[in-house]
Amino acid sequence: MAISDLGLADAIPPDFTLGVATSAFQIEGAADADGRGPSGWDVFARQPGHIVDGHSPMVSCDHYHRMHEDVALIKALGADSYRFSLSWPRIQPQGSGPVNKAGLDFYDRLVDELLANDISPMVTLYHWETPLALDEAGGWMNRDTAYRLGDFADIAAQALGDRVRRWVTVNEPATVTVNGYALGIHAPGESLFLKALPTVHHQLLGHGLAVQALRSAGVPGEIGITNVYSPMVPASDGALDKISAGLMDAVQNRLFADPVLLGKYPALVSAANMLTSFSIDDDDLALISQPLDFYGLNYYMPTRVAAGASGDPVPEAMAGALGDLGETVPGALLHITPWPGAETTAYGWPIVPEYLSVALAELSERYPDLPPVFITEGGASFDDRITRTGDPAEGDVVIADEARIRYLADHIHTAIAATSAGGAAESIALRGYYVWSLLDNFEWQAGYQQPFGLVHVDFSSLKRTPKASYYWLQKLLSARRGPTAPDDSKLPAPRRTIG
Ligand code: IFM
Repeated sequence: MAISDLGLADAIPPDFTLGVATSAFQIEGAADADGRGPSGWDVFARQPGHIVDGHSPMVSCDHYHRMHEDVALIKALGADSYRFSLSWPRIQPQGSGPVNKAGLDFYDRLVDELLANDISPMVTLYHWETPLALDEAGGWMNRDTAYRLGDFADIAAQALGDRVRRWVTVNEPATVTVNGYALGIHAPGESLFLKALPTVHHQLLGHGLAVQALRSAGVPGEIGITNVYSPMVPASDGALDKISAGLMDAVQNRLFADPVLLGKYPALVSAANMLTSFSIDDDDLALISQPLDFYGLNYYMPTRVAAGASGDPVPEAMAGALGDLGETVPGALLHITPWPGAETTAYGWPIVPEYLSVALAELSERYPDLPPVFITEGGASFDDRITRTGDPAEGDVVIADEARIRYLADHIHTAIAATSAGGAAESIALRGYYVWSLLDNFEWQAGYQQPFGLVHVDFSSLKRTPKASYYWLQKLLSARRGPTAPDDSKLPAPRRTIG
């Protein structure tokens, strides 16, 4: 597909950041290297039945030992920015107390290497890799974990704050709560269902404390949080389906965005008296809703919601967690249902790019004081086919991932159109889009079965092979008008001490 087919290169505004994203646990491997401590995910992934085909994250892409090669790939791509996360147990093995200098040095070198290649670093402090010691003390059910994240933010600020262009405090707290604590399909594997609600507040408090720590350290970079957002669409005009979609919207979207952007929890949640099982101190919401420099949005798909059970049995763990409620509610309250006529990714996620416009429009309506927005993740897993040409001139291996190119082109185009004059979300200052992901990687409970990368990774040899989508993005990046200035040009000259 030629870029000009979509006029996409011309549509990209100058100074719009196009980047690529990863997270530490999904790519680094080197689980025992240089004093890294264990994480809750290390333990969860080892337990039989948790990860598809028993795949292990312990080596993954081995990015820890191949960082130069991976930065070279980003450089050759021409991306403006690289979003990556810090491995908390690599830097602070126990989640509190002493810092592991060797672990911290890795990120010091990575940031320097990026800047030397004119790639601006966006650093996520917490992308789900909780040190095991903290998980053993209750993880995000324990309010103390929020304070530990605040301390960790200060460690990161002191070490890297002079050079990091943008900070994301927490990535997708909704996924941690739902998958990790309500349903038990992510670490730490708790199936608490509604009783997982304290993890919402504690993660958001951790975000607030991290913002406070970064600001007190005087970092010059911009600070934000990343929430995943999926428009919730009722499966029919029926009242029950509408109520179900509203409930999902409150629980998956508003529960995590309202406290940050409005300083309060959604009325539906408070009215249901769901938040009484833990304390919300008077100052918490003020901390959580501190002004941000940007808001991070991860967008993958809309969700179609119907009332009642899907016909599948309620998982035993969830039924148990429902407790008394389980006896009065026969089966599930609601379920997610396929999107009629939509193509799907390998994960079965519906591909409906126009709903990115809906997501942005909903955000602009709900949050009048929304700061500038970055789409901090967008992308798709496909069952990529590898073809061997036998012709080294063509590149011996060809991965023609046309579906990924279409997904990215349609979504980037939709986001820019929606936030341009006359668009459905024209009041939003959209500042960039990060493709998930640079590399095929460890996709949590799906192991290596869901490749999202622009670059294929052979997990036996660890050889990297750029896919057609990588070359497509490379052409797009060189054909666009911007950027008029390097993405990190607003950073003051590096200074090694922050105070
Ligand atoms: O791989 C994840 C990432 O860690 C968080 N956002 C969604 C991606 C795809 O599932």
